[in-house]
Formats: sequence, C-alpha cells, structure tokens
Amino acid sequence: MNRRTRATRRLSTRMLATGALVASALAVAAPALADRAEVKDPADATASLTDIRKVVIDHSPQRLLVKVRFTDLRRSSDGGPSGIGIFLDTDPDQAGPEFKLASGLQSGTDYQLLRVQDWKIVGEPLSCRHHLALDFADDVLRFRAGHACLGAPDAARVAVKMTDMYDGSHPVVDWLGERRSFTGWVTTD
Ligand SMILES: [Ca+2]
Ligand SMILES: [Ca+2]
Repeated sequence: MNRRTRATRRLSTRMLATGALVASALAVAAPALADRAEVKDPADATASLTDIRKVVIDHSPQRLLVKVRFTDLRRSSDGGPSGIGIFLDTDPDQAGPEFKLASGLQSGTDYQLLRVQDWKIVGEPLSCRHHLALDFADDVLRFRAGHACLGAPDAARVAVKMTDMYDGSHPVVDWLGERRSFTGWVTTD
C-alpha cells in the first residue's frame, strides 16, 4: 500500500464519520459524501453581472467537473474584465487547496491550471488534460480536469472566487459562501 492509498483510506474513514455527523445534525441539502454536490450562492454581489449563483461538482473516476452559474455571463465587458479562481482541495492531509484554475470570464479568455500552496500559485501552469468552456446562453462556466491530472484523488472539494474589475478602484469580489470556504467533499463513487 503506497502513501497515497493510506492517506485515501484515512480520508474515507474520517469523511464517513464527518458525513454521518453533519447529516444527522443539520440535514444539509448537499450531502458531504456524494459523487455530485450542488451549492447555491445568493445574489450578494449585484454590482457585478458575474455574481456567483450556483456551483455544481460532479466527480467520477475519469474526471472532475465543476460548473459555475452566474447572474449574467456576457461575451464582452464594456468596462474592466472579470475573472474566476476555482480552488481544488484534493488532499485533506495538506492544509488548503492543491490546485487553482484561473480564468477570465469574457469570450476568448485564457485559462490556466496551476499548483498552489497556502492559496498561492507555485510553479508553471500544468499541461495535463483539462478544459474550460464559457456558455454565454446559459450563464455557465464548465471546467473539466482529468482525474490523473489532479493526482487521482478519491475525493475533492472546491472554493470559488470571482473578481470583477469593472470599476478598477473598487473591485467586486464574490466567494461561494464565506471567504476561502469549501464545499463538502465529493467522492468518485
Ligand atoms: Ca453570489
Ligand atoms: Ca489540501
């Protein structure tokens, strides 16, 4: 049994305990243990059209899919640009996220998948299999990363931050939930 397998088994035991506790205490809408989680966010950044409204995580043994829905995703901005950071936590033994997907939210934008430590980018962008698409008709961003690209985690959770620079002197920031808070863990089951 290699180190990752041991870490994963510890995680599974811990998640089961935590999941049972949360389910019985709070009866939360999104279960802590699932292959899919959906988390809504209020219209709390109405100064931005890209106010985060909902995030869906779908985790399979082949890939991790993250969808982010906004109030109004548009091809172009007549002011400053807005962008998004999707932080992926894939290892519960290391504090904080291990990866960050960084992208603009307008047509033709670049995106990069990066390693992070202490929420800060480390090293060069990764070239392993991942893809991002902006669906302006449905106001949805879809991000997909190959399972191997993320170190084949049994579970993952995400934190999402939108920054709108429409008014450069007063950027609008919207986190999914609280600042640097994560969704529940989503397994590949
Ligand atoms: Ca919001
Ligand atoms: Ca971690």
